[in-house]
Amino acid sequence: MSEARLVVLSNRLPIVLTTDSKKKWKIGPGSGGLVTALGPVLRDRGGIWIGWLGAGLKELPEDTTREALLQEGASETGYALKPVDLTREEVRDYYFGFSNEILWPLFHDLPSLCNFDPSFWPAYVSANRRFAEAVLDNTCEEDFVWVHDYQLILVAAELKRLGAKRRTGFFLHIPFPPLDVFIRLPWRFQVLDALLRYDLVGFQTERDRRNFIDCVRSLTSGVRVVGHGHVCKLLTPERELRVGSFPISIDFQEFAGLAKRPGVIGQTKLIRDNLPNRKLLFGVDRLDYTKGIPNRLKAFVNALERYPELRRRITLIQVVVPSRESISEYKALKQDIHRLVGEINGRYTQVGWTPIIYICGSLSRPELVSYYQACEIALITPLKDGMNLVAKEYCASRVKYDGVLILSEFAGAASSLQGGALLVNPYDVEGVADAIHRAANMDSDEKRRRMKLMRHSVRKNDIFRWVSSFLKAGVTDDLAQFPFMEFFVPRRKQEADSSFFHQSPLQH
Ligand code: GDG
Repeated sequence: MSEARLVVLSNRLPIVLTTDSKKKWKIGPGSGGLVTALGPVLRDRGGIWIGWLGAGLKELPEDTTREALLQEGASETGYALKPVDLTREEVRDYYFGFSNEILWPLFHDLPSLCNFDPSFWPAYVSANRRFAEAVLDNTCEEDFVWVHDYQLILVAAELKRLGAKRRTGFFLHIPFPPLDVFIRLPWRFQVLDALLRYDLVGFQTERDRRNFIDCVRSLTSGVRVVGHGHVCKLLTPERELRVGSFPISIDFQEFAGLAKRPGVIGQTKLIRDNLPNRKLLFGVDRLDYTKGIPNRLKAFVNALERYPELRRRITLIQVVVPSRESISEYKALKQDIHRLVGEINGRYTQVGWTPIIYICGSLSRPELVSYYQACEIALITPLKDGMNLVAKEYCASRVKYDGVLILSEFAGAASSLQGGALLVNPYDVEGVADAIHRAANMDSDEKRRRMKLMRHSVRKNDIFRWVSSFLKAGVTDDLAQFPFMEFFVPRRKQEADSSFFHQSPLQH
């Protein structure tokens, strides 16, 4: 019998493709918190990451083979990378179609933006089958397969259809909608049934988990919920699974460390020196209608109108990173934002003061942290968000315990940051404007007290703790059967030390 490994599945492989100084193509690891946290666990025991390569690798020069690049990438990351091939049509209908024109808007409570095109469903099924086949080809029965996000809900069901037995966990990075929204999905029974095929299903918040259990209770029969706490059991007539809430987080030390680097401090000073004598507000979002950018701009204008003393005293720096531009809603949103920024700046700009500095493009991670540090107010107002990592990154980067976080109550992050953040309803333009005014006038003692609470919470509940708590719930009591769990605790300590999951593995 071979040793059980950790196998991670996500829509895309966590890699970036670059060229070096000699124009040679190279694959390197991606930079997200998930990659940082899972990398060491995967490396430790020969783990595997399975995902789609994206469109980029299609344009490789002839002398570079994909296999050679992946091999190189694997030696760079320290774990195996297994690609899933998708046809152009599958990408269009499974990824842009079913995933991003149905599940994404529906799960963010925006059913009016859904395009329930029936041709998307078969593509979603067939793409999920491709991923399941890749699992079958690259893993064995002992492995633990951790599936990520809404693009891959059907993988466990497809594995069963293929006759494969695997221990599986699923984590949903986006919210799970309430029953009256979920019920509009034409494939509601298939999607719910597919989720019930995993051994563990994880959500970002208690609210998401409650919504899911409500849907299961209403749309299936004979289900019992057993247990309390953040992980409970669901007993259906056919099977038993665990359902939990696991709020995702960030690598706190990475952001706190970057904030203290001389280069980042220098860049922070440059931003401040160029925008003197004013409070800086900061927003950074993927271009997405869920992020509430137009509402935020309207709230900013409302603050300038109702509190004229803020004019010349505050500037909003808004970064928007383009995404999913082939979908019409995203194109329209981009135009809407450009128009609003133009109108606001056209109306209020005076010599020496531009109300909004708008950056359409992405920043490097150190640049991002410079902006987090330079801006004393973060304005994060999604209409709905699974978690929102920007809110946590902002807190981790405020190493001087100053700075005010204005946060939407509809972001998953609100539940853990509510003691310190100014919570707002993003649809309430005047309420957000009042929060901007309050933040601009907050005294340093209150800022410090609030930031201390938030930094404490993010430091304690970092991405490493998130990985360990999900995996612990996934492997249940069989720690000894999963040697990769030794990454979190040496085997000899497993029985004696019941508190090890409350520590970051970095401490070991
Ligand atoms: C999904 C869920 C959930 C953004 N701009 C730049 C940049 N970023 C980085 C941020 C942050 C990440 O992108 C965005 O994460 P969010 O959590 O805010 O949002 P989604 O992309 O929608 O992620 C979300 C998340 O999954 C995790 O479960 O929280 O709710 O929707 O890390 O720093 N990074 C750099 N330059 C940029 O310009 N370097």
